[in-house]
Amino acid sequence: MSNIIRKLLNIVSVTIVIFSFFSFNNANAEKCGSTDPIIIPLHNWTSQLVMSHVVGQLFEKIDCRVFYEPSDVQGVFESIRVGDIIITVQIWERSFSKLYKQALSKGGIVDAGNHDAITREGWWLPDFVIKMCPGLPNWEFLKKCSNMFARPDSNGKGVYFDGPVEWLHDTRRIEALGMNFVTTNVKNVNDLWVEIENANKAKKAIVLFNWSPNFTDSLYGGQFVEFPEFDKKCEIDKTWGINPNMTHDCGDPAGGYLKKAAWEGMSKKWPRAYKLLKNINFTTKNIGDMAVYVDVDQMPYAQAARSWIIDNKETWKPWLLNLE
Ligand code: TMO
Repeated sequence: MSNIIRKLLNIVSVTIVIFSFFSFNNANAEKCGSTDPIIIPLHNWTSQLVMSHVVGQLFEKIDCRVFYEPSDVQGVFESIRVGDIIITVQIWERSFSKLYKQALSKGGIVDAGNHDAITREGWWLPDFVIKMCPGLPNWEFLKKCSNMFARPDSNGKGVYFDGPVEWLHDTRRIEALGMNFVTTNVKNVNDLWVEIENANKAKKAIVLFNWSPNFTDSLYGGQFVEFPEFDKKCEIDKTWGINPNMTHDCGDPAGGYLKKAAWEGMSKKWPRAYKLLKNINFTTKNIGDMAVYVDVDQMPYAQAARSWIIDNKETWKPWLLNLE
């Protein structure tokens, strides 16, 4: 073959590739409703990151484009309301319902339904710690055994490892229940898992903020600390509960919802993706598994999502039916 013919052939094949790429994209756009990407927020805990990629990859299966945007979890509902971000797939009742309700009342954001998974968040003990102090996970025994939870820099007080400060957790409970504990906020969420692993290796007691579903469910067993049962009055009425002078003398609610929501304009702009979002419904096991791919198997988030999709076809295939 002469050089000129080879060059011509190259140009032709490159042109075909470019042409088919664009026409392919146009066909896709028609099916999806818009060529604009559906913007999906990324927060800082594993199951949210993997689930967001799973949902994004399912959107791509129905010919929509997606864009992942790192996002501050406190500001995400406001961004959705104004259409800067299009969906969110993990609204945890305990952490985010206040902000979510405020956004709903202002308008621009719509509820896209609940997952089957029931959520819980709060003070948590792995099984190996529960065995160290008989009576755990009852809080009165945690209080009694506080010295087991001390660290070199805590002046003999027990240490409660809490999430990053930007999660805005209330720490009044320690004082309200007269517990000899101090709070240490981790910098990165992953530090929580490093602390459990270190404690497990050293057979040292640890109590930390955790949630379920999470990868720890299958790796460490574990239970949430049983504080006096949550009551709405506990957070606003000082006289309620065992401490007559302080609010927050109770635990976190035992079960909460996990919701999805979307920008109000989504159903018009990307109608099939909106229906798919409404169909999407993860169980506790689905969500724990998503975190295991990353926090145990060390996969990157997008790859973890691909693995989850390959391993769980029977779960998501029905969600893609009847999108018209
Ligand atoms: C909302 N979170 C799972 C981090 O507690």
